[in-house]
Amino acid sequence: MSREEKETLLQQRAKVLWFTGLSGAGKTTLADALERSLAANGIATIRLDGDALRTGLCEGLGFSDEARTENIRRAAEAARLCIGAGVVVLATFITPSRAMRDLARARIGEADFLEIYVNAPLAVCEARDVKGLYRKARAGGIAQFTGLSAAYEPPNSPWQEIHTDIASIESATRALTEAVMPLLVRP
Ligand code: ADX
Repeated sequence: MSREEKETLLQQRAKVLWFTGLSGAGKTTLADALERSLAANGIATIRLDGDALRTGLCEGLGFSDEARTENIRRAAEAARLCIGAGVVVLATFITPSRAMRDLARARIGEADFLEIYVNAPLAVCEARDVKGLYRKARAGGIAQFTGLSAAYEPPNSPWQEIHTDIASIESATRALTEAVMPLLVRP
């Protein structure tokens, strides 16, 4: 069956919402909330998450530039399969470099790739330190940690940018739902 047929079956258009940002910026929290909001609007979705994929499809990959690129390549291929099934993908990966995001965009296709920059200052992410990783990285326990010993290149012109240190999850979810719903509804 073609993608078009599957989209007709599901009464929606498939897209990939690609959340990029530092560890602790709020990508997962925001994507989980948006997924619930889209479900309430009748949209069928799937979540692809960095931490989750790294225990399965991407198991064994580290955090060198090369390993991250392979991580993103696999994630983008998985996302591509999902949109082929008519499903809306919410993908949450740090995706620290423009080259990695360009790779994902190219694999998925420009028209289907919606980049969301989850922007919180490093100091805020570090203060939150939900997983205790910044503390560990500062103590020398984690090499190539994004934001500290490995670079994060902010997107130049993301489709949407959310400042999670300013906006509440509720208002950010509302804004993203309003922005994306017109793109997911079949005419
Ligand atoms: S990416 O850079 O390849 O896109 P991905 O989103 O899959 O990263 O995984 C990031 C998660 O891995 C972080 O949220 C954190 O829990 C964990 N992690 C472990 N080591 C590192 C590291 N060196 N840099 C960043 N995140 C790390």
